[in-house]
Amino acid sequence: MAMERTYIMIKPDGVQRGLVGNIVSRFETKGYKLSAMKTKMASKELLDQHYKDLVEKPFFPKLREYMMSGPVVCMVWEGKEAVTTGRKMLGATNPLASEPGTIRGDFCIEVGRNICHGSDSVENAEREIGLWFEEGEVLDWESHSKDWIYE
Ligand code: YYY
Ligand code: MG
Repeated sequence: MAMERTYIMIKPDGVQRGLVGNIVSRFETKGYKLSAMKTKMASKELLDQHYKDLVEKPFFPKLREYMMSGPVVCMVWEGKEAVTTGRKMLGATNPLASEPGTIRGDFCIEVGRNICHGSDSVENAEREIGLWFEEGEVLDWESHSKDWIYE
């Protein structure tokens, strides 16, 4: 079975609004395995790398300012199809287009305050994990629930 890792980040609005526990709980109760988690103040340089494909966009200066406005929660979740399923759990980029039941669909309204990030491909997930986490911070451990989650 192909296990994937995805980089999920709760943005400063999600932290300020007290949504960390709810978001963590959704990934945990889904059955994904928490491989790493920490709070962090994002730097300009880190955000330029993280959003390297967006730095020329007109909205980027505001996005970067928002992402530096308070702590973020950085996480690595692991499991079967964690990248695509993680994106589905987040909902559409524009929260007004996100289905109810998704994180963005349930908790936010504007694209510039969409409370969470999720990697969009396995390749980008590995790149983002390498950017946000140091060597040794991402753990490889065996969940005692694994045989109850996977056939
Ligand atoms: O991957 P995802 O976060 O769903 O969207 P991206 O297209 O990668 O954009 C990253 C981030 O940029 C988005 O979550 C909000 C912000 N953004 C914005 O503020 N205004 C836009 N028109 C598009 C994106
Ligand atoms: Mg993206």
